[in-house]
Amino acid sequence: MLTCAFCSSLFPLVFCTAMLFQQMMKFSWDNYKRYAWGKNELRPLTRNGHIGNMFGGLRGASIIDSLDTLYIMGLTEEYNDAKEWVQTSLDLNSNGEASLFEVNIRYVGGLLAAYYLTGEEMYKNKVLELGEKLLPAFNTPTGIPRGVINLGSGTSWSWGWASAGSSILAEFGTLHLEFVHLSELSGNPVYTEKVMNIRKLLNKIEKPHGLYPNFLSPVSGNWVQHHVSIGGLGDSFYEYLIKSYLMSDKTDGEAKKMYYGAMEAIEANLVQKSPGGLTYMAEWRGGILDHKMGHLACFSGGMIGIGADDGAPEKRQHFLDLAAEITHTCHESYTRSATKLGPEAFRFDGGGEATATRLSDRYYILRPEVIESYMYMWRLTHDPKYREWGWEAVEALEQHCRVESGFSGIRDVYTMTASHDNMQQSFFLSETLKYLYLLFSDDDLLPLEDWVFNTEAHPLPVIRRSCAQDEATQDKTSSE
Ligand code: DMJ
Repeated sequence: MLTCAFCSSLFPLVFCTAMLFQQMMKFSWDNYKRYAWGKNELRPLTRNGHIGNMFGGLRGASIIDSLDTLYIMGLTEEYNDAKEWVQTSLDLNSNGEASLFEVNIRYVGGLLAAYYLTGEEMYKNKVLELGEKLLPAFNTPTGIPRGVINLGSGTSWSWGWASAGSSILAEFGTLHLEFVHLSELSGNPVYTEKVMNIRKLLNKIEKPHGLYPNFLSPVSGNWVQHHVSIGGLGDSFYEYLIKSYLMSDKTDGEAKKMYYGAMEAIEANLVQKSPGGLTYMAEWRGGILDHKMGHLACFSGGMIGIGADDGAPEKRQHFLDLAAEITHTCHESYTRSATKLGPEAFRFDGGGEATATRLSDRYYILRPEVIESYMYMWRLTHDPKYREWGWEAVEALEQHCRVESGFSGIRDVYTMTASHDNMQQSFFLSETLKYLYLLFSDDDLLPLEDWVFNTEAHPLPVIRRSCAQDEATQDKTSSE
């Protein structure tokens, strides 16, 4: 029997780890509650709250992102405090400039998951109220939303840093799961129509080598420049293709086709093997490869894993192997650092492999992607190495990121003298700790056949149509 390295108890490892992750969650939550209640994130060194400008005046991002994690971990008192705050203090009448993407994945995703897990109508009412406020972002000549929206006036515009007023693939391509559920819950097809329109445009448009570049004009519907990445700016678009298919109970054939088509292009153009034998995803700039992989791109091990089973029969094992190889490379990016945490980006040129060569890439901000892939790969293979790797990450988080009043990111994973960034990101509560908990739980906790996780790790149920509903839809379609 494996025993817990932390408490040296004789409990089987799963019980011990469950308690440990509850304790980590409770510690993060209690400090947030004590020093930053109602703000978006906790600043654990200065012991105050951070609001930032991503959520357009919405508050409590850490509360919304924590609801489902607290609930599934059985932290009842803490969950009830979170629920009460949503009920009494979540004010959706804000008038600020919000990232459509961030509000969708954290607030819409968090409230939807809370509703589906608990059945509390209050979450449903809140999320439908919020969903309506996001609709004006789609009022563009193509229906491709812009990145920023004023939640009060509905005015929207593109990020100043995005070239030529373009919209970002990973932003407008990461709405599908939540918007389909908004239509399910409201009975209003408008949400599904908006995201299906994005899908149609992307399906139709000419793609360089079959690849999807990161920037698209919401006015002309053309690509703005040819930078392709499975990491930042592109990542969750690919994730939402396969998850849309899985969430539709495997009926969304268009999503399936687009996902496997994208995978083929990615394999042909981006997947590389280093001289040392590590498989990685390079970035593509108009045909020139940049041999760099971001921490964000490490989600792709899990994504390729969950997509393996529905690939062409002769490719299934290949996809599973590829998923394992990518996850192995991401683990290497952790083991090759002094802290055993991975850098924001690592490279495969300039002599090194799976290490950051630039000072500016050495930080770790409590991101989940590597642990996320461990969780999926564990569920798919039950190879114990994924739990061992998860455990290494826990020890590193405890040693380098735990501070007196919460968890903090660090500025340099290659030095043992920690310099903390003073930020407990809300995705640490929604993703990193939840994926760790699931990695050590039984497979019947949120089984992958019944739930898909949005890109912020909020679980959404697979939508199963009853035969009666199917017949009704068919009758309707044939009479049109
Ligand atoms: C999260 O908000 C989501 O996982 C998003 O898809 C990417 N960035 C962070 C975590 O790193």
